[in-house]
Amino acid sequence: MQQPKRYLITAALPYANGLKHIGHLAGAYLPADIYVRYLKSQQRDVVFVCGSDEHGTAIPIQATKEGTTAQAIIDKYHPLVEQNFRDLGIQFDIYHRTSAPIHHETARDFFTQLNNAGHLTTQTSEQFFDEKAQTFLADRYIKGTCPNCQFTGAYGDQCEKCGKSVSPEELINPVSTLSGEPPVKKMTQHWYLPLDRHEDFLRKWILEEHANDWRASVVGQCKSWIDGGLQPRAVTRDLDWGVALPENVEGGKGKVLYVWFDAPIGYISATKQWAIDNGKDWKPYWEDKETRLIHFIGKDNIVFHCIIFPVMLQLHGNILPDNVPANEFLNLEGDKMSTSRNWKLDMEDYINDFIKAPGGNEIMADVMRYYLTQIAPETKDSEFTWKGFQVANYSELVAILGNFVNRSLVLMHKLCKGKVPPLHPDQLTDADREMLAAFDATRKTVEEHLEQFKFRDALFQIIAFDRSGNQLLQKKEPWIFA
Ligand code: B3M
Ligand code: ZN
Repeated sequence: MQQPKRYLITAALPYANGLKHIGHLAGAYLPADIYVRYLKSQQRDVVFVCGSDEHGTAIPIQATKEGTTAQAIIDKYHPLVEQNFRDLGIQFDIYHRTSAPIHHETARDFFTQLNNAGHLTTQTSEQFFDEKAQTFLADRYIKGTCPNCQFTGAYGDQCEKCGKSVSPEELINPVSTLSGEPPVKKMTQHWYLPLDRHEDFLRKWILEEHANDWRASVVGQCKSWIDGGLQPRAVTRDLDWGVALPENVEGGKGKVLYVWFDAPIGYISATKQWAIDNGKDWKPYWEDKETRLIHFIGKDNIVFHCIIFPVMLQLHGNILPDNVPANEFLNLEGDKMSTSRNWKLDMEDYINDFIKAPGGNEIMADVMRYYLTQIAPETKDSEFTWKGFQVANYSELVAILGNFVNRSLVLMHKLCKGKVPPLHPDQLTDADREMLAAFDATRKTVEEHLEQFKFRDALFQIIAFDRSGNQLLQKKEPWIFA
C-alpha cells in the first residue's frame, strides 16, 4: 500500500457526564492507541487527538441528577476521564475539550461557512415547549408512560425499562421534567443539513470506493441508512447549553449547534490546539489529500462519522476519513454493559483496585489491554468475563509471552553477557533457521494485520510466535550451559 505522508487519528470524544467503562476502552481508545503506537514505532508522522464532548443534553441532565451546574459536571469529569486513560496507557497527543473557546470559534466558523455557501436549509416546525419554564424541551426532558410496556417513567427518546426507542408524541400523559406540567407545542425555526442532496456522493464514496477496505458491518450500516432514504438533519437546537449560533444569523438567538454537529468539529479544534502547543501547522492534517484520517469509534456512532460528518467535511473543503474501523459492543459476564442499569466495569474502578491499591501494579494496565485486545469486538459483540481475564493473564501473557521473553533475557545475560552474539550460519540447526524465518514472517503478518485494524489477529500471531520460541528453548535446553 502507498504510504501516506501523515496520519491523523481520532478516538470518539467521550461525553464528560460520567466515568467511562472498559466497553468504551475496548471499543475505541485501546485499538486507536495500539494503531498509533505502531505508526510511531515506524517513525511515521502521526497526531492522535481526543477530548471531552461537553455539550448536548447529557451534560445538563447529569447536572440535575447531581444537583449542580453543567459547568461543574464537565469540570469534574473531564480531568477524571483524562487521568483514567493515562493510567491505562492511552497516549493521546492532546486530550482537548469542546468547551474551549477555540472550539466554539471553530464550530461557529464551520457553521457560518456552510450557511453562507447555501449548504444549509431552514425549516419551521412544532416542538414541545414548557410554558412555565419558558423553554423548548429536548426529548430527554419529557417523561410519560411507555406505549410499549406501560412503565410510567419513560423518557421522550427511550424507555429505560423495555429499551424501546420512543418519540415524545408516543408517550402517554407526557410531562416536562422541568416543571412537571404537560408540554405544549410551539413553532420554532431550525437549520438543517440536507443529507438527501448528497446521496450520490455517499453511495459512490462508501458503497463503491470503500466497499472492500472498510469493515463489512460499517458498510452494511451505511447502506441501510442510505437505502432507507436520507433526510435533512437538524443541526441546531433550542437549548441554553452548547455552542451558540453566530450573532449575525437571523433568528438564531437562543439557539445552539446540535451536539453532533459541533462534537466531530472537536477533532479539528483539538488538532488546532495541538499545533499551537507544538509549533506546528494544523492545516495539512485536515486539508492535504496525503493525510490519512482514521476515526476509531463504537458502532453506535457510525452514522455520524460515516455519513453526517463526511458530508460536512466535504462541503467545507476538508479531507474525508480513509477508514472508520468501528467496533461492536463488549458485554460483561453475559449481559450488555449499561450505565443506566449500572452493569459495567468503570476504568476508574479497575485502576483503583488493580493498579493503585496496595499490592497493585502498573503492569496491570497491560494485562487489561492484553485481554481486551484478545477479545476485541472487531466483528461481533464479545464478552468480558473475570475468568477469561484470569486465564488470559496466567495461561498466555505469563506462561507464553512472559515466559519466552523472560527466559530469553535471563539466558542472554547468563550465557552471552547480555549481548546478542553474532550469528554463525554454519552453526545454525534447522530448527534455528525455521525460527529465524518465522520471526520475519511473523513481523510481516503482524504489520499487515495492524495496517488493516485486525488487532486480535496481530496479537494471536505474536502469541503463536512466542509459543514456538518456548518450544525451541525447550528443545535446545540452553540452560544446561548456564
Ligand atoms: N460523545 C457519543 C459517545 O460518547 C459522543 C461521541 C462524539 S465523537 C465526535 O458515544
Ligand atoms: Zn417501555
